[in-house]
Amino acid sequence: MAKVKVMGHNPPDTDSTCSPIVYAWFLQEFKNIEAEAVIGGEPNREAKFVLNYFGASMPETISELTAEDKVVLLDTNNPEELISGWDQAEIIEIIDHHKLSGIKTLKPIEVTIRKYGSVPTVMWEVMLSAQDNLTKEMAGLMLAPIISDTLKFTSPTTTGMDREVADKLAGIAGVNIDDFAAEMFAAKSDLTGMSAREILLTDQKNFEFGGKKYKIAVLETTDVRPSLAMAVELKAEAEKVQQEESLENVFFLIVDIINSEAHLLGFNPEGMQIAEEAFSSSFTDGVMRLPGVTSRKTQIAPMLGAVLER
Ligand SMILES: [Mn+2]
Repeated sequence: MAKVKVMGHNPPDTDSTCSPIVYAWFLQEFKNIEAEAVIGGEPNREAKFVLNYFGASMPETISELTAEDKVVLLDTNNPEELISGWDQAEIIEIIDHHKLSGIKTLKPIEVTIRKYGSVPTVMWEVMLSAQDNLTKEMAGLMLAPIISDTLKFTSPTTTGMDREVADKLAGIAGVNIDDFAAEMFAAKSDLTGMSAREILLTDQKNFEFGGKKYKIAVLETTDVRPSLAMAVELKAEAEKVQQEESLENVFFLIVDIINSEAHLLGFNPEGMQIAEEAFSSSFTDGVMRLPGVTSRKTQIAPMLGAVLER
């Protein structure tokens, strides 16, 4: 029988790359279920750094799911973020920390969605029987997404449980959280050789507001200057992507991890007006500075959505 495929959202970030590896291991070792982690696209630089750091192999890339596939979804329950064929496959379980987004299934399935900062914090509670048996590698692959998603516990999405679980995992993995986080964020912030398009689409999600489709892309970085300097190229790429994907608009925010603030780039008058209303703020030289804003999930998408759903 084919192995159960464990996968996250596309494009894959650190959570959607690492958590499936751990959960596939858990299913094999503790549930006797043949499973493998897969990804639907190329992981970002931070995720690659983490795999390398813990000596984990890159999950196999697949471009399509079929009716033959049994799938565990991690870090998403949003059809917009899944590879094609997801609706043919049999989804058998979902573990997530995002809002409900409308997947329907034919049969009852296991669903564990908790309002934690990252999927491994949810998995920690699901994987009770494995807590005392985590290898260094698996603990590290669970720690990294918590650090990444919570921006080392500074994002408003962070919970006490994220900190508690991260501390335990760091102990097992033999990792100093501050040092490791600094290395992860440096890898994430390295834009060397990346085109404006790659920078724009590294971390992007589509949303439907008021019956229309919008893209909200973010770039998390320890140094906002190189990407801010590319505003003109980024705007040109955003216009192309808007056309290609028939989007109503594209929003792009450069998130400063160090100072916990976002810089929203103004690409067009419509988008800028929406942003001004959503955040009760204004643009200076084409950029809106949003102190304290780091989370697309809780601080950016809901604010834009509130204006666009009116
Ligand atoms: Mn996540």
